[in-house]
Amino acid sequence: MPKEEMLAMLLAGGKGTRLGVLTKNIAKPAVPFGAEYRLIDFPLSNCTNSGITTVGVLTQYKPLVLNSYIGSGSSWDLDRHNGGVTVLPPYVKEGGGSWYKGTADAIYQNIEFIDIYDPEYVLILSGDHIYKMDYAEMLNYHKTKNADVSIGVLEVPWEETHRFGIMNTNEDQKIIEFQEKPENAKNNLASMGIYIFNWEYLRKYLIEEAEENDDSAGDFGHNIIPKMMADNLNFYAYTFKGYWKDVGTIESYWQAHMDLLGEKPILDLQDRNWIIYSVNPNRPPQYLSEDAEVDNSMINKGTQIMGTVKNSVLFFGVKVAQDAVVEDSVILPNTRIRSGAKIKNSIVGRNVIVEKNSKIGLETDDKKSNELKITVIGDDEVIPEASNIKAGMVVG
Ligand code: ADQ
Ligand code: ADP
Repeated sequence: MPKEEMLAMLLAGGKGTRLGVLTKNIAKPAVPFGAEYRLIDFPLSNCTNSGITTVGVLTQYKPLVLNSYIGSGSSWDLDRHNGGVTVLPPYVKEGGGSWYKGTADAIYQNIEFIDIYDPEYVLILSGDHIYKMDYAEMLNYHKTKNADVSIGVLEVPWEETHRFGIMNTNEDQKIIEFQEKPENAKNNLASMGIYIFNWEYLRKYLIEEAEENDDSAGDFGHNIIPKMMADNLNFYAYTFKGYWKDVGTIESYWQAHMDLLGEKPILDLQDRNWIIYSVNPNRPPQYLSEDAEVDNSMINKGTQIMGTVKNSVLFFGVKVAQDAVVEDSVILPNTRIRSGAKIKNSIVGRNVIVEKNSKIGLETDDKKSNELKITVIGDDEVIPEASNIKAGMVVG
């Protein structure tokens, strides 16, 4: 195999429990996003657009849909004789084998795969982030700083700091302190979970951690990064300026969809300079009846709209019958919304049937709180006629 300067390892094996019913049947990176895509389309397309041609995808939890979706990788121009995309589930090796304990353990168990390409640098990515990023720029930064490790960072709202790795940097962007998901953060500069490591060092630390620490969670944020920091390796923060969202929670997943709407959306998918690719099966054109009323929405092919759709994102195969109203919502593939049904501030899963005159997310029992509560309907559910599913409820 020809030597690669940098290859990417994409972590796609987490359980994604916080997305609840949306990840009941599929791995989080396979969750549909943005009318047309799945979450994993974003990091895979970023790799292609950044000139990275070798990508390992680490799968484990509910991998079937994800594996078949990735296929040969041709959709992202990653079907190659050398490199391309390789799906890497845990496998039994000489001397045993085991599930990936955590993110770093997943990389540890694939050292042989990485060694084939003998890279100088390894880029670690997550399968559940929505963003457009040029990793080549980050690599330039890494080289300029003479870093051992570079971490992609941005500022997050203070109330969300407990979800992230939080750090302090000096005026040269050198990271002087790192804490994984602190309860009381002293700063709001967060890790995006995107790392460039000099492979020689990472390799050494992964082996040490696995061989010397039996109780290790095998996690980058909890184990490997703190250990490297303690050994005074050169850590630098690469500040990302664009849009980025970790869509690991229901609220952030819904919000990221709302960020797609508008004539000048916060997250622009029309950008021809940074195409987000997806597997695109043949689907019939969209049909709008004479009664259809559609405002500020993103609606994919294969949909039939006879009712009203406002500020919403509809995936392929969705049908909105006459007098049905969908507002501020995300409707996943092949869901049917029958006449007179009304849906607001909701995420409705795949293959759901919302029977006539049902209400979803319209009313609340908690009149005092004006906090937005997203209602979620899991895949394959049937919502009986004239049901009233209150705001914030989860069905499935
Ligand atoms: P988390 O978002 O909590 O924190 P984590 O659970 O470590 O991330 O998962 C990261 C990625 O790895 C996800 O795509 C997940 O699917 C995958 N993954 C998890 N466990 C895995 C396993 N055992 N095998 C294979 N893949 C696995 C991380 C960092 C924080 C940072 C946030 C940014 O630890 O410091 O702030 O990402 O989102
Ligand atoms: P969440 O959205 O719940 O944070 P993540 O994708 O971050 O979901 O992963 C949740 C947790 O599940 C992580 O701590 C991860 O290490 C763990 N995990 C990942 N894969 C498995 C598995 N196959 N079996 C058990 N736990 C797993």
